[in-house]
Amino acid sequence: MKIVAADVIVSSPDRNFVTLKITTDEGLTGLGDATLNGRELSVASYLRDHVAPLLMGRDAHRIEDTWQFLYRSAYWRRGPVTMAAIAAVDVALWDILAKAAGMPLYQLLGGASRTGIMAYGHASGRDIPELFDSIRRHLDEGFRSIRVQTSVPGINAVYGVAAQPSATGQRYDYEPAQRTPLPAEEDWDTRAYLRHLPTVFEAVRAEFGPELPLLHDGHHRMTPIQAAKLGKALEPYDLFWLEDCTPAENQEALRLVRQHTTTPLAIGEVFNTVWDYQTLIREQLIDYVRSAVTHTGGITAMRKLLDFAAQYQIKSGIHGPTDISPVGMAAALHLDLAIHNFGIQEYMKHTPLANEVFRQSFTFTDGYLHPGDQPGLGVELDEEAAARFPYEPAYLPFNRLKDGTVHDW
Ligand code: EZ4
Ligand code: CO
Repeated sequence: MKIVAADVIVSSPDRNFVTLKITTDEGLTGLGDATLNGRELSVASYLRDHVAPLLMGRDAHRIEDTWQFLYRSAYWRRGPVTMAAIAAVDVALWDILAKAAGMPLYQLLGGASRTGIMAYGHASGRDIPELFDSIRRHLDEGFRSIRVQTSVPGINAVYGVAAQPSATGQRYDYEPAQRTPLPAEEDWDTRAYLRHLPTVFEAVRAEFGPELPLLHDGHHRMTPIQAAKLGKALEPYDLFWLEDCTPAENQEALRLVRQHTTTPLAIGEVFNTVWDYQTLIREQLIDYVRSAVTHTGGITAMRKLLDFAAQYQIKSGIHGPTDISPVGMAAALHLDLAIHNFGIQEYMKHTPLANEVFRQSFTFTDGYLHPGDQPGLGVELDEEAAARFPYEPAYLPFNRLKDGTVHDW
């Protein structure tokens, strides 16, 4: 079965998505998600200009060989653009292989290791009453695990707070990339955040009781000692995880955090290879791997990364915000269902417009996701609908401290 076409579809139904469609001489097609939030066109070009011509005539069955060929023949290794492009090819080939076999992809990955995939939703509020309403809404929707993000007194705009007005004046609504010609500027004050956040978790625990799994995302904004202090302060509230507490390009920083706190740590949504985790996993400095299937070389590479993590009782927490398209989400769900060391899956619902472009068959019932039993990934792309929503420039915001210094966002 030979590859005869590889088309890149850029579409913006409420937000930008880059999708790769591979077609074989037997008429089978497979989809891969190549979306890199705020840098979409670079991956589209990498695929269109440098990868698609190399795929013509290749045997669609040879997924591992194609992965190694794209990784090693590029010579320049790793990086978000390269690894997102390789991921898109990898996932599209798995989609084709599973369709050829007439099976849902998870069956080819070893079959289901569980009946459903525990998902967490994103609750947020500018103050405690708004946060409580948001948590209740998520519980009503079926979520059984909740990420908690709030505004901080003295800071104008904080990552992850849906109701705060965005740079374009609309609600932020869980989509931090904004359709502005320049990245929006937000502000940050770590000391104010460290003072405020434990009071929020104290209130949430008092209201919702001890059982509900609660998560929080620090979004790379702390130094190691600040992260250690926060982890320690949050221990009484029994978090499921504290995510991205430091910018973990410096893996050794996590040693310091780990020495001071038993709050479980999750890291890695901005990483793209197993090499970014070597120290973190081998020294057991984290508890959950946050990579996206779509940014980390696809199913093939994520499987190897998670198998490595499994030797150290480290579990998956696959990235699943709205900038992962329904194609990328489906890839995550098939892997989640098959692996043994599944932890939790992030899940943010896509907008109705995005669901018009991507027809999905995965389900969400009583807090659990399931990829469904369609052959392949179970997602179809409506190309006519996609063509109605051309690319629109959109950027993630960035932070400045009170004195004007650029800070991690
Ligand atoms: O900010 O995917 O845990 N989830 C996150 C996300 C990221 C976005 C960036 O594109 O941190 O909301
Ligand atoms: Co995150």
